[in-house]
Amino acid sequence: MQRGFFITLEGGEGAGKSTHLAFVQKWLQQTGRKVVVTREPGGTELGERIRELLLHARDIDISSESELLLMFAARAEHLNKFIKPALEKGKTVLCDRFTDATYAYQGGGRGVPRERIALLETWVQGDLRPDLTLLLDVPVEVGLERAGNRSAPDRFEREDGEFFQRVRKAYLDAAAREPERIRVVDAGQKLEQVEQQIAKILQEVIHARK
Ligand code: T5A
Repeated sequence: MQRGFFITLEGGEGAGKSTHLAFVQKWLQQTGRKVVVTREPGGTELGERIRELLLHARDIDISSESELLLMFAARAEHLNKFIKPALEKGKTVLCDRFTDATYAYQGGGRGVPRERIALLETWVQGDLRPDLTLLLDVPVEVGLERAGNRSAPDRFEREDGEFFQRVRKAYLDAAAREPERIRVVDAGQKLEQVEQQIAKILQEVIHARK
């Protein structure tokens, strides 16, 4: 059986990942695929507990290194218990954030050296990488305003604008390095226009994979 298709959605705060995840899921299901949706950090019982710590711990100071290791601890669990088994069954896995977020937030945002992240990536993932990454790109101010309108800020959302400029730059640099896999979507446009861009990319990529 052919391994399932592994798709990730990435972008800064409030870029519209959760909003467009449902659109992507529906689009893929209409092509007859079995699609499972998940997220990082999270996706397993342990992963969700780590997520809670990383996003909402107010009373402990978490160093950049510990943050990085916790992200990969959650990821190791997620890969072994959820992502790999689903891919092996031929399912399409649609994941809200994955390792590109680590390069963007812990690398770009916090300044952890890329090589250190790459080491963990290889250790935890082997050669498994997403087949397609939709990078929803939006100016930092727009994303933060959208996210802020919706809920109280989490541990990351309390960072300043410069942190998020570095995150955005790290994402765009990654897309420039890997244009085949990481496809940039202008997420500053109206919802329908963002959906049209996503549908066009999915059409192209699915067609090429046949
Ligand atoms: N993290 C994660 C790391 O630091 N390292 C890692 O390795 C990983 C995996 C996770 C946090 O963890 C960090 C990054 C994150 O800070 P999260 O909840 O997954 O947190 O990510 P957030 O970015 O915080 O998620 P948000 O829900 O805030 O953003 P979304 O999902 O991108 O945005 P969404 O879809 O909820 O949209 C926000 C609002 O904007 C509106 C929506 O309706 C919604 O109200 N909207 C639009 N409005 C107008 N026009 C459009 N085109 C719109 N698109 C969305």
